[in-house]
Amino acid sequence: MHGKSALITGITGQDGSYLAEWLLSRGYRVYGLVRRSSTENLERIEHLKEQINLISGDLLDQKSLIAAVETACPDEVYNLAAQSFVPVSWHQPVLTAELTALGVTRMLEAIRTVNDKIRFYQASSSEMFGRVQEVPQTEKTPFYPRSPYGVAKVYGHWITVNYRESYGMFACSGILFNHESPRRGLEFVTRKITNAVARIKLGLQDRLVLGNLEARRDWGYAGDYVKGMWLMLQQETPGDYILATGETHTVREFVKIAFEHVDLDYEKYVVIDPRLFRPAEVDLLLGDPSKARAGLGWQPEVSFEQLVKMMVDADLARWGKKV
Ligand code: NAP
Ligand code: G4F
Repeated sequence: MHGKSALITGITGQDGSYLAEWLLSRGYRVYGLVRRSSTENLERIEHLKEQINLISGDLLDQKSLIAAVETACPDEVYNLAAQSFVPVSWHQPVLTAELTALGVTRMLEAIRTVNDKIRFYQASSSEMFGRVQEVPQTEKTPFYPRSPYGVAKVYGHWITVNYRESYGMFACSGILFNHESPRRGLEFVTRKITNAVARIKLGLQDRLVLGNLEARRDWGYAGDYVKGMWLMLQQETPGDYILATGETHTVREFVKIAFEHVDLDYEKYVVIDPRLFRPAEVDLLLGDPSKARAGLGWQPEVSFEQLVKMMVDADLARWGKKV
């Protein structure tokens, strides 16, 4: 009896790297889809290179997805690949839709073509709630996306639900609220802050330019969230679940804690640039993770403060080694 195998799209991203670690620890054979690049982009999975199998492919290319599923013969597919940075979605709305929306259909079609018994996880997002219709947000809260990215994710969510209902596929949509880590991309606000705090503390930078400090997010730790993704695919029946902490904080609170952690006063270093405000903002996100807690036995383990400090410490260590 061999162990299970899984195919992860987006394995080079933040979540992909944590999910690969988690699945390897459960005895899975792990395959990852990587798109061609002129320079190697495997930093987050460098430490796993000997244990995982990388397959060349692209969410824009149907044939490559079918070939990837044929090669991996997975029991489970985790579709994490996307154009995931919200501001870029206003500059590249068509590419965002091709990847973040239609890419989901291409992956579902690849599964249906090769073996429709493969279980499927779709990385949906709290961005779908946008201008929130109720607080806190549950699996039943209507969507009101506020960015081309959010609109694309709504499509990805519903096509996943539709393939489950149309073809009886085991397809789940995980509606994940913001989750961060030392592996978060540097353009996202949390990592932008912790990276700058470390550099300011070490005398490498003297200010941090930010946009809207009053936006609220429900921030958790990515390492906790990938376990929830896996749990969704281990159930008897497929379904959609919110993963969130049930706490909301402003960007300003994140900034304050990050600077205080290195004994600095943020007000001396933070500069507001109106150009970083978004054409339409998601002002408040607060998720209700009750369904995941009751149905999956999932709950986050890292608190907001622990998360901020973990990220600052990791950036301090990284820059400390360089100076
Ligand atoms: P991320 O770090 O930005 O990773 C995105 C991944 O998608 C990367 O591996 C990237 O590959 C890959 N990708 C992009 N375009 C591709 C293409 N054309 N073909 C194949 N792969 C492609 O994102 P993340 O934070 O790990 O998030 C994972 C997923 O969860 C995304 O779908 C995101 O939208 C969603 N999500 C994230 C959060 C969050 O707070 N992190 C919350 C809700 C939902 P390269 O390395 O080659 O660029
Ligand atoms: O860190 P952010 O860019 O994340 P955002 O837009 O919430 O999106 C992330 O979470 C989603 C889940 O809700 C994912 F689906 C998505 O893929 C991504 O992972 O921005 C957070 C908040 C925003 O309100 C933004 O206006 O921070 C505010 N902000 C203020 N100054 C800034 C900045 N955001 C960025 N990126 N850079 C700034 O300088």
